This record gives sequence, structure tokens and C-alpha cells, in this order.
Amino acid sequence: MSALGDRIRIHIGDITKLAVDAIVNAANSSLLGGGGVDGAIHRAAGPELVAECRTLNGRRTGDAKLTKGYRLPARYVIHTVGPVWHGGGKGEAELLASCYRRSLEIAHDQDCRTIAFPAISTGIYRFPKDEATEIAVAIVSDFLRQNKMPEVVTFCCFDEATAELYRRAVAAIGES
Ligand code: AR6
Repeated sequence: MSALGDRIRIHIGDITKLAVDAIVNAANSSLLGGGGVDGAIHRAAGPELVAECRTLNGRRTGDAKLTKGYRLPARYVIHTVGPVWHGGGKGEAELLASCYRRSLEIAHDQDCRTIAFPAISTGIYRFPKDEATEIAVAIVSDFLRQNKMPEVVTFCCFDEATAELYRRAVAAIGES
């Protein structure tokens, strides 16, 4: 199997454009769409996506659920519900870690080779970006060490400043 560093990629851009097996959506507990990356994914996937989401009856924070990708280049969407940041004392870090873990478990069970994550909870839900990045990189690298699939995980960053946080966090696991 290739080295851990070769299995983690950092991309700057719009996650709805990525032709990977699965993209992860930073959804809310209704799973019926919203703003931010969620809105972009629903617009790009078309109305069939919300129709399938209506059959799912929502999800709890920290959990995730798979749907098809419809008009997206990605085959699947894994909808996960990140925590709203309330200052850090309400289990936010563990709930965010659970979003990454559950999404990876679903991708693994679905034999996805490639998966892309947005920076879950760091927009409308206000999770501090540096701490969120460390959690994302730690959970993904642990999972990749223990599993062959997914082969490659892409962190899809919407701006250069976020990408720089990911570069530093990925470099730090290489040193540990
Ligand atoms: N591609 C990649 N990243 C994106 C894109 C995109 N097209 N659009 C935004 N981002 P957010 P949250 C980045 O607010 O904080 C929705 O209403 C963005 O810069 O989308 O988890 C849901 O329905 C930020 O870094 O998600 C929920 O109610 C990151 O994606 C709520 O927002 C996440 O920002 C979830 O809030």
C-alpha cells in the first residue's frame, strides 16, 4: 500500500466539481438542504437528491448517511451532520471526529476508492478552523493506517488559507 502522505490530497476549489467516488456534505440534522456547501451540493445534484434525502428521516449530529450523487460527477454523497460550535464544552470535538469516522466507515463499506471532505462545521456552524483541521487530519490518518479503503482522501478547501492549515496539519503527522 502507498505511504500515508500519498493517500491524502489537498485541493482548493468547489467540492461539487470533484469526480471522486463520494463527496461528503456538511448537512444539518434534517438532511433536506441548506446554505454553504450543502446548498451548492443540492443545486449541482438536482432535485432527485432532496427527494432521496426525504426518505432518510434526518440524522443525529456526528452521524452520516449515504445517497446517490445524481447529476454530480461524484457517484455518492455522504451527508454528515457537524456540531454547531458552542465554545468547545459541549462535546463539539468528539462530535466532529465522529462525522469524519462515520463518513469514512460508510465509504469503506461502499468500496469507495476516493472520497472528498469539505471543512465540516467551519462555516455557518462556526467551529474554529485550526482545531477542526487537526481533528479532520487526525481521524483520516488513523483510518487510512487501519484500512485499505478508501485509497485516497481529498480535503477540499474553499480558500488558500484553509488549504495552508491542512498542509501544516498533514506535514505534522508525517513527523509524528
Ligand atoms: N466546496 C467546498 N467547500 C465549500 C463550498 C464548496 N462549494 N461551499 C462552502 N464551502 P458550511 P457548516 C466551505 O457553512 O459550517 C448549511 O446551511 C466553507 O468555506 O457549508 O458545517 C447546512 O445545511 C466552510 O469552510 O457548513 C447546515 O445548516 C465549509 O465548507 C450548516 O450550513 C463548511 O461550511 C452547516 O454548517
